[in-house]
Amino acid sequence: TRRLVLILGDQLTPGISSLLGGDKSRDVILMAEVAAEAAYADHHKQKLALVFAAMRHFAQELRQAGWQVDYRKLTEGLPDLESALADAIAAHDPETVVITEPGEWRLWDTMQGWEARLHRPILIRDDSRFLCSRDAFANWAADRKTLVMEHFYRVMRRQTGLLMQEDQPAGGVWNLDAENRNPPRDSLFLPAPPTGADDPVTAEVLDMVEAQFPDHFGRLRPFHWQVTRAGAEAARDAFLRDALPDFGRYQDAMLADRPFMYHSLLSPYLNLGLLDPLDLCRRAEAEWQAGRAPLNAVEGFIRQIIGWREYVRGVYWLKMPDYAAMNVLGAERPLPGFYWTGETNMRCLSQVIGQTLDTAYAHHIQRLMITGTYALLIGADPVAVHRWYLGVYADAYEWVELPNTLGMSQYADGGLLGTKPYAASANYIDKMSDYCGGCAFDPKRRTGPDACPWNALYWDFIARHEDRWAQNHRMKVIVQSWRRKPKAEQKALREAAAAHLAALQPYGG
Ligand code: FAD
Ligand code: DLZ
Repeated sequence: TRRLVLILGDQLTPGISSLLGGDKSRDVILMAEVAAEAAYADHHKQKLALVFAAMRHFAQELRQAGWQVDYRKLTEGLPDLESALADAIAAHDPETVVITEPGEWRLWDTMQGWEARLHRPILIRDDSRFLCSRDAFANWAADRKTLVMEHFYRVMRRQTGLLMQEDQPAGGVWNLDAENRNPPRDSLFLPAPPTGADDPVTAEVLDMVEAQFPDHFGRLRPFHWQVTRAGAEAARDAFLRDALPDFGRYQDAMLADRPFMYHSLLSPYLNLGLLDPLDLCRRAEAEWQAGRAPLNAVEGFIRQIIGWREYVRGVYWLKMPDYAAMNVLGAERPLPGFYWTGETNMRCLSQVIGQTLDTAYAHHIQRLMITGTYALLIGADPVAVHRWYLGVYADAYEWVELPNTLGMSQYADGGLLGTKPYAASANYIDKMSDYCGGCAFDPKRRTGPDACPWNALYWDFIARHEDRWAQNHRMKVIVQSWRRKPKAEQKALREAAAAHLAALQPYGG
């Protein structure tokens, strides 16, 4: 029987489950660049270029391996994946269609109607690139009152054997995060920034993106990303050699004009399928075993991948589709226009948004504690925040972005992912970055013309939801210190916040 195998743009893995048991002499692989996938978010231009260039290179890789690939370019004008499939069914007359489950609920939901509409049996297989299947996560979650990441992570450590000595964690503790919160120093010697792919396929894609998506978010050039498996592997090896040893202690640190610090920048490649998560973790573990990287760095790195990455995917599939509509804080404000331009005199935000426009990248603490916390404090609509994050980062897919944004960062799920909101005043930013030096505002002042707006916004956020935080054992103390403030100070803080909020302009406003 002839099969048609649909491979999606983020399924660029030779061992993808949809290809298993396939017959190269008979089966046809369909890959399609389609308008709907390019348009469902305001994808950063570099993200579009990365996905299309990586898809085209992967099609070449498959052809070299002997597969017959029907590749549809965007310029053919196919509106969506369903019409691409209908076209390919007409062209190849397969008896069945095989697909690996998509990462996003949106597509999975659409696919449920394909069998009836396309008149072919559609076989949807599990995505074996994850360590924890959707069913396995649901089983883990089934009899628990709370879904604590740390508990899930230990199950994954035991399952993979990573950093395990017999039944015990290497070094005697599971989590070395306490060693991973060093503030930065200006004198840090940072690894060289990454270089982007430069080959004829990528050049053609960059021109196409420039021509077709001029109004999408971000700057296309210089292009920062690798688009082949070999390129991603070279980026991986450079990270393991140059950055991993310092990854841990400076994981939360931020420096102006140093967008990458000691982070790996490997999430786009993991999410596209160019790198395998378990293989990457084993290589990181080997660096520790060889004495080239300390345990706190390697444990921290592995935890992000086998812990957080798998955990947020599990939560996403467990809770969708209702999860996307959660908004327990009733936040409704539009996101300010400077999220699209970087033009604000708050230096932390202009730095992080500016590098996002330039590179389609920001590291975790920048996403969580700068753009994320500010949106939380001003009471931005979580759907607007989610749509922004889904577009602007090269690694953004809803299965990983939504729980991080709506849950971890915006607390819109009421604390399912994190027990307390990631709210912070200017003090945190001043401690963990050098952004406040050279900023128009003073992080130490709470009110007055040169006071950093984060301080009044922080207290206003606490006050707006005072009753809720008073019930939260990790927030109680903060509510008490708000309540102890003299009435005049409370009033001044709330007025300063109100003035700041009133001056915010939405995009295009
Ligand atoms: P490193 O710091 O080098 O970490 C190593 C790897 O760990 C990453 O490549 C990533 O695969 C994984 N990882 C780390 N933290 C997380 C996390 N919280 N959740 C899942 N995986 C994690 N990550 C995405 O891949 N796509 C997204 O769309 C995305 N959106 C986010 C939105 C918000 C508001 C926040 C707070 C975080 C988001 N993250 C997202 C998680 C994290 O910020 C990125 O994975 C990380 O910054 C990617 O850069 P890196 O590869 O240099 O990571
Ligand atoms: C992100 C993306 C983009 C921009 N374009 C395409 C495309 O044209 N064709 C395709 O198959 N996949 C694309 N993707 C990736 C999909 O959006 C991704 O597979 C789903 O969001 C599921 O994770």
